[in-house]
Amino acid sequence: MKRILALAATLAVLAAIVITAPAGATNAAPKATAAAVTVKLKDSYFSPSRLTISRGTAVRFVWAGKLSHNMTGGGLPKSLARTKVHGTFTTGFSKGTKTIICTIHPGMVLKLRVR
Ligand SMILES: [Cu+2]
Repeated sequence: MKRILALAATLAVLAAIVITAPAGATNAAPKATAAAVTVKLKDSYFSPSRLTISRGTAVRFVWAGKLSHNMTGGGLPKSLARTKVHGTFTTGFSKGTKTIICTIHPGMVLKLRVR
């Protein structure tokens, strides 16, 4: 019984590690330390479409529409150029003005200013 409990505890720890591992672990952007700001990918626009954040603030992107969207630009990892319908991605950004677009939908643009 003890072995089963120990195994269950080990699995729980492993599951927690897998779940909390950042999707953008290879992203070179600085680690975000402040609370996350949410940007939704809707059909077919970013909400909000303009955003100013302080360096160190995380941006949590949420695919919230029914259509497929992708993101490119702003130093985001190339993996986000793949289109998808569901999911989230949280990252920090370096200082500067970024233009993030969805390549599928013309005009689906996020202007992000990091001060
Ligand atoms: Cu799109």
